[in-house]
Amino acid sequence: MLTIYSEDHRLHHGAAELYRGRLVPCFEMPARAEQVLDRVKAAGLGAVVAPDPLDRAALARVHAEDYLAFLETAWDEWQALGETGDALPYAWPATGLRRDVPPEHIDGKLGFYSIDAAVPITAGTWRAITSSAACALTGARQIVEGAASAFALCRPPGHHAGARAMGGFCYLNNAAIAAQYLRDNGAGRVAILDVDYHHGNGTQSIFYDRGDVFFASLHGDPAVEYPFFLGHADERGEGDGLGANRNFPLPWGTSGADYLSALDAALADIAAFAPDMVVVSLGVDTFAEDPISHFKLHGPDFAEIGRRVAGLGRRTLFVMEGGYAVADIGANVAHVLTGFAG
Ligand code: SP5
Ligand code: ZN
Repeated sequence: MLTIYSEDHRLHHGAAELYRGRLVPCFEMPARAEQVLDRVKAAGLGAVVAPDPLDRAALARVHAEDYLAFLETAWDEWQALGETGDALPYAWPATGLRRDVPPEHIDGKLGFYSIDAAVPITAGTWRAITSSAACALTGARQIVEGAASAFALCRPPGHHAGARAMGGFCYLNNAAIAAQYLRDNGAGRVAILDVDYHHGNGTQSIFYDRGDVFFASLHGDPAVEYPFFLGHADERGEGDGLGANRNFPLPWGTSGADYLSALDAALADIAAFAPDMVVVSLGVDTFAEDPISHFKLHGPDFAEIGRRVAGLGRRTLFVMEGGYAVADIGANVAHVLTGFAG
């Protein structure tokens, strides 16, 4: 299995995120991707290649042009204020208190285009996020050209990013961009399986009214867990997408065995959808030792996830999402990928 990786992710290293009334050091850091790269190499999974040059039009198939322009220019606008630290939002347009009009001032734009303050924008953020998306697109190209599988070692992650919003360490929705690329290049039906600990609210929202892209997510129950506002079991899609969205909210403390039972149900739904190709949003923050999560998975559970996904018998693109137990995420990712490869 080919791994697609760019060192550009190092250009994005936020200092702090807002958590419970304090600015705390960012959990989402460059060492994460470096650990994953090391372990994927050590596992002998296959070659590691650089991404193709980015086709910006592929981003615009998922994200609004005004949002892309905001991401591209945010750092310059922030710096023009005389600020030297990371850009973070502080004011948000809640339901009933907004119009759909982006403000002129960067402080207003930061809130307008975000769902939280865990998305610092730094000097290198645009380069890093576009390279991350390029990794996903290059993996998708490999799949279209016939590869059985590929691993897009994306950083920053993407599944909390909506068509027009950043949040939860995510700016561009790499998995959604890849899924749309697959649709645009030969796949009639695509399924996205999101195994990150957190609900893939951005991905769900992007495809919620579409019947050609099935979305299934297993995650901490949003009643008590970030991202809080989407991810409930009764969210089944709307319009043409009715029935093409499936959520499996699971309680804090969920064991490997209970997780794998829910995974089987998600995989049965995906099999019934009969996708041509599959995208896996691969977060390993379900790990028992993850510092921000509350599931209890261990190494062998990750290998079993890979093995069961392979049971779908579909060409599969893995896209890196979360996982914050830095010393262990590489091994856990390698378990999934080697479990899949058999
Ligand atoms: C891609 C991804 O996994 N994003 C996750 C975003 C989670 N944001 C909320 C973080 C809450 C931090 N909790 C700290 C607990 C410290 N004990
Ligand atoms: Zn996560």
